[in-house]
Amino acid sequence: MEVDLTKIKAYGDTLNDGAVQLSFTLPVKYSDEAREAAILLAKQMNLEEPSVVHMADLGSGFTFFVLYGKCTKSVDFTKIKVTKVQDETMDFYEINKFIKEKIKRKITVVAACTGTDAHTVGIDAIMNMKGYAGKYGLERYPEINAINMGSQVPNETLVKKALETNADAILVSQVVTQKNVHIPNLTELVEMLEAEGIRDKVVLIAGGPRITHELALELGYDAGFGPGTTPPDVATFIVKEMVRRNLK
Ligand code: B12
Repeated sequence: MEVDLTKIKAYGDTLNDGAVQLSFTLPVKYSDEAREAAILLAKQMNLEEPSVVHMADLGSGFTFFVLYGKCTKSVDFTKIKVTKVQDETMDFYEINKFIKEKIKRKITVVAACTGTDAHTVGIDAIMNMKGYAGKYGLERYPEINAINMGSQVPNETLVKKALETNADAILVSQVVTQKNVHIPNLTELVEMLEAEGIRDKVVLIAGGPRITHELALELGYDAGFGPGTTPPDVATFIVKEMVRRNLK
């Protein structure tokens, strides 16, 4: 069956049926009236034929719903442009070889989850020796001196460590984005690096589940990495960027 890429629609049972699934919670007691309220809400979202396929009593007067419905809207896939890192990811061996041949010394990478953010799993996935998704983390790379400072690291402490170790790259993880708390935190780090006169001398990377390359660039970072990132994606960008900017 031919797909018209200028008008793609959600797919459920048959092409272009527009079928979508959504879930939400309403602050009302589990009841028939609650189910009706969920359906009315879905209709106001312009979903056709909404039906509740699951509802659960969350206690204390809250009910959780899973609904199916049909979304009539479509998207022109041919017009979509996403700002993303362009480097083709090298593997562990290629990256170490690249460092040896093109940079000709070990490089230092300092990483932290900053501010009040206590989520370590994301930055550990990139840094820890055992790695993530079957790919070694940066600590395993013989040509990388990888320093993982953990979580809740103040920007000031991270900058101090970068200065002390003469870091080539700084990796910042931000997982909590409630009330956009990550924006001032990420911005403050750039300002501190500029004040110390080292912003241009390091590869500065932000990452987290709600970080995009586009947002990172806007905030003055060299790259941003989101969900599904693996350690070699990050290592490739660091070493290629160092060569592009002649940070050898
Ligand atoms: C585990 C977890 C916790 C654990 C963290 C334990 C730990 N040591 O990390 C604990 C229980 C402590 C916790 C606490 C809280 N959590 Co929490 N937590 C989660 C949870 C379930 C999983 C996160 C995770 O580990 N993901 C797995 C990793 C591998 O994925 P990742 O972080 O996206 O990382 C990948 C990429 O994003 C990227 N990446 C990440 N960082 C970086 C950095 C760089 C430089 C690069 C290149 C790439 C990169 O690479 C990684 C690998 O691909 C999520 C929900 C979810 N399912 O995502 C909520 C979640 C993140 N938590 C949330 C919240 C709200 C909190 C609390 C505020 C709850 C509370 N009210 O107390 C506290 C905050 C504590 C604090 N001060 O930060 C919210 C955040 C909402 C938001 N938009 O901000 C989430 C989304 C849950 C939710 N749906 O509400 N949490």
